[in-house]
Amino acid sequence: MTVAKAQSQGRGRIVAGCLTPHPPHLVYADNPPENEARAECGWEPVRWGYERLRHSLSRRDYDVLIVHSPHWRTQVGHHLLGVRHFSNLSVDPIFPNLFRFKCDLDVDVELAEMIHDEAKRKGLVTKMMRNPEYRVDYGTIAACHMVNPKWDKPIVGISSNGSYKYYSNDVGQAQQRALGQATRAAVEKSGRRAVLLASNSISHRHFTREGALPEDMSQERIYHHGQYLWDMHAIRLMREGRAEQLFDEMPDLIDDATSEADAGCLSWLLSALDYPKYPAELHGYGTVIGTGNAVVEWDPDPKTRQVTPRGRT
Ligand code: 2X7
Ligand code: FE2
Repeated sequence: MTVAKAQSQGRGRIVAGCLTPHPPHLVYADNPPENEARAECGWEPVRWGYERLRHSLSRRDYDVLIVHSPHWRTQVGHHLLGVRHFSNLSVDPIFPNLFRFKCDLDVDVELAEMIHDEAKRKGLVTKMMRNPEYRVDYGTIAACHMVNPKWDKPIVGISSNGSYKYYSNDVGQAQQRALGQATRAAVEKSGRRAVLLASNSISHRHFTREGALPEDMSQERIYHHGQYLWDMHAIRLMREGRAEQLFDEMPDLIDDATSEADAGCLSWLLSALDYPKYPAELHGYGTVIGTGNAVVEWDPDPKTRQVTPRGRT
């Protein structure tokens, strides 16, 4: 649908915002035809979480996935995919044995340009990425694949600006706050029904040696108790509708749990959702090579929101 037609229907909104971690192991263990490597099993608690998320999203219609990925790192500015179609092989540079994925994806360039323009208006440095030979990173592909393995929706890809590391956590947070606001404004103006994906793990201290069989789950566990405590704390804040507190504590989470949230994805998502005071649904949690990975969904619409009541966890 064109922007003009969708705008005329005045329906632009965020249908759901999701935390969708991207370890390539999840795609490997799922054995989709697009991936070369084959697995016996593995990381089911997280993959079951993705099944639940897909089922939940299937209750609502949406036009586009907007994904913010740590593994498209840009040091100068926030970049957006600006090419209509990519068809190539995406290989994980760290785990080429697990992830060699034939990628064939459509990009909603119109919406990407609208986010670009809104972000620029807010004073952020932005750039449309127009290189047709570009290999889309595995953080983008794995998150999108686990959410929509049919690949029947276009995506918008947003890079991870390196400001948390290059300047400071506070600079990173300020930038992602502005980028989230810009994303929300652009979605509303565009008329698109968008699902937002923050493609990062929570705690991120990982193993440094791979076992002989990557999917040998007898080797899979959290690395450090402090990391686990941070994962549980972050999940609790999400489930209790305390997104603003989570945003404010992000610098501590990043420093104490070596968190991949230093890519800004989760902060961008919380800002775009306007810091939900309503509870998120936790679809699944598990470790992948020791990192903490939660699949979480916020549904802004109380009419469709389904949240499992919390017990004592
Ligand atoms: O990129 C990743 C990650 N974030 C977590 C775990 C394993 C591999 O790759
Ligand atoms: Fe990662």
